[in-house]
Amino acid sequence: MQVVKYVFQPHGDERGQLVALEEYKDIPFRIKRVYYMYETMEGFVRGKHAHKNLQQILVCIHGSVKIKLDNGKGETKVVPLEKPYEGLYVANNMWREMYDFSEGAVLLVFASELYDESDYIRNYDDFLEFVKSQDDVDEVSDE
Ligand code: T46
Repeated sequence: MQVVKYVFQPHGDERGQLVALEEYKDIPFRIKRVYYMYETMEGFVRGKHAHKNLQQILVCIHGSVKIKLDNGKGETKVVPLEKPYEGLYVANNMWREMYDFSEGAVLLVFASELYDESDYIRNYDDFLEFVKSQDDVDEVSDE
């Protein structure tokens, strides 16, 4: 299972650091939405869903967090995010969980689509079905 982590270019000088992100250049899609989460309470797990279409890049701009990705085919990966110049690509068809937020952690997300509740797959069995149906489509188009 491939995990794509971006290392962005910090523009540092004696004043400090600055990271600039542009769509199609640093972020591999058109950015239609940006959101962020902060003051996440200790012990809580966020996410626990996948998406039908949405692509995202997650950047922990302050503190640290762990992201667990599950491809629905028996493979999982835990990716720590702890640097403000690192971004994790999360494809639509990945079940994601965000946990172990450090105190003061801020998780910034660049999203390829506007918010749409009907794009969420919140039931794990439905997610496994979705992954399977995508594989079936791939097999048909390979023939
Ligand atoms: C994802 C992970 C990484 C909105 O109104 N607009 C928005 O753009 C978003 C993202 C959320 N909301 C509302 C919907 C809920 O009432 O904010 C509330 C919390 O959202 P949710 O429980 O979906 O948050 P997370 O942290 O579980 O998941 C979020 C994203 O929703 C999701 O797409 O991939 O972060």
